[in-house]
Amino acid sequence: MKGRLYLITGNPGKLKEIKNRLDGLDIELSTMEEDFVEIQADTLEEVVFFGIEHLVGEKRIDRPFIKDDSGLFIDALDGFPGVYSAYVQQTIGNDGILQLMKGMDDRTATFKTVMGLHIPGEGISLFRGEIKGDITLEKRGFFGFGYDPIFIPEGSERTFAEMTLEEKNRDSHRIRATMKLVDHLSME
Ligand code: ITT
Repeated sequence: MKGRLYLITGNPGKLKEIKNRLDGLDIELSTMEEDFVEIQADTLEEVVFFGIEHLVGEKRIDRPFIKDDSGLFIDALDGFPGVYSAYVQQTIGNDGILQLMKGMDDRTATFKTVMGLHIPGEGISLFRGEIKGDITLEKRGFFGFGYDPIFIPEGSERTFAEMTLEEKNRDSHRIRATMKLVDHLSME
């Protein structure tokens, strides 16, 4: 695929990461601010799929676009905050998560991204990216956004917030999903 692709988001951090990965390809990424209706569901896949269906069906969006829905799934909290990650970040935030996990030895967690692509006439495709890691004991670093200061991806000693954008983009949940999207688009 060549040309313009729209990312539906109000999160500038996501835009920067995805744009950086698409650099050098024939795809121009722009944001489109549309109200994305998020249904109450157990999985990111359902949230993305039904949100895209609503945009196409109700709002009649007829351009190629993507929607990235991500979440942090903490094993010792049975996957919380998971699909509620945006709400939890806005309410109790990283301090609240660290407080909830006080005294817990199992710090393992998975960051997940589901990226939905809609191309008019072709329907919806979903691309998944996941990365395992650990929740820190305290916040570390100032780069990035959201849960970055409390998540150390496996194989690293640093949190995502202690990495520059280029370093985080070498491997992350979002970049794994974006690479699958790029493969798919290059076969178009
Ligand atoms: P949209 O407008 O794109 O929906 P959002 O920030 O609400 O932006 P999500 O629902 O996908 O996005 O994200 C859920 C929460 O997880 C939210 O608080 C994000 O800041 C956070 N998050 C998503 N990706 C992240 C990443 O790569 N690193 C740290 N936090 C992340």
